[in-house]
Amino acid sequence: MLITDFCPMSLDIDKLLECSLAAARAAATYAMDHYNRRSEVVEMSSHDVKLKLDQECQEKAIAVIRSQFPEHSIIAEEQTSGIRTRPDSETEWIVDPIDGTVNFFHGLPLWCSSVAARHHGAVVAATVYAPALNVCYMAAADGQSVCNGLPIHVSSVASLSDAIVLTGIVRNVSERRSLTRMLAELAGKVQRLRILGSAALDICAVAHGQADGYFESGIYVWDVAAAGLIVRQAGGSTELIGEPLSEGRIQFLATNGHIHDAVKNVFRQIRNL
Ligand code: LIP
Repeated sequence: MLITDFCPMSLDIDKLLECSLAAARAAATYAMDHYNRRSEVVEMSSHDVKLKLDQECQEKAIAVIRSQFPEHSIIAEEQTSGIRTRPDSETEWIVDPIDGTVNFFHGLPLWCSSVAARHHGAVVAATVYAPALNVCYMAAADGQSVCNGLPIHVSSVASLSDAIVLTGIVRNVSERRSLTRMLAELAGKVQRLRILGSAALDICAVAHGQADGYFESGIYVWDVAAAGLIVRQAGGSTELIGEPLSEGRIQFLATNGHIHDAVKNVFRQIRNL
């Protein structure tokens, strides 16, 4: 599809989608091909690890994007504050070469490569590819989300007591106390709260109707950009909650839409206590 209404130059979303797939594939395939090197560590910190492969996979994804769209900007995870090139570009790519790094490091299959194209601030094409699970989620701003080429839709669960909500625990210890209260309250209201270790796959699980909501505080745009579009184009809702935290980190809620307000009400009650 060509979008012409909000930019002077026409935007070929299909081309962006193809490129997001090629870039995610390049990163994830490289990770799979070098799986036996997954414990090569660049930096080990409390609750996190930076891997040599993360950086190498990112280079693979970026090479694909650069070869097709040399003029576009790229934001990617593997540098402390992300890399942002060509700030004057209307289109920027958001790359997480390995989301679920700690899972990958330990040999758990719940990890993926996530690539999104954002135009004038709105994500328009996205791929989340998890080769160890053999799933590839894709979405364009003008169509239905797919998993391995088949259309997907969020669940119809409308009550918190029937819902699975996925989450993660913020690394920053000082932020953990208030978060723990929120999550404890939520855990008491939903059928189950789960921590699986990859934000992008968590959100895609909501898109696929396998989970009903996802909330995490302290994550980065590259964790949620691609999967956010995928859940929206599968009928779900996403929202930034509260103010951004330090270092550009955000609080992100994605749901099937039906339990969205109920989850927010739980957070509101805690803040007012
Ligand atoms: C990780 C997420 C995980 C979340 C961590 C981190 P990484 O991304 O996907 O679910 O809890 O805070 O953001 O570092 O593996 O790309």
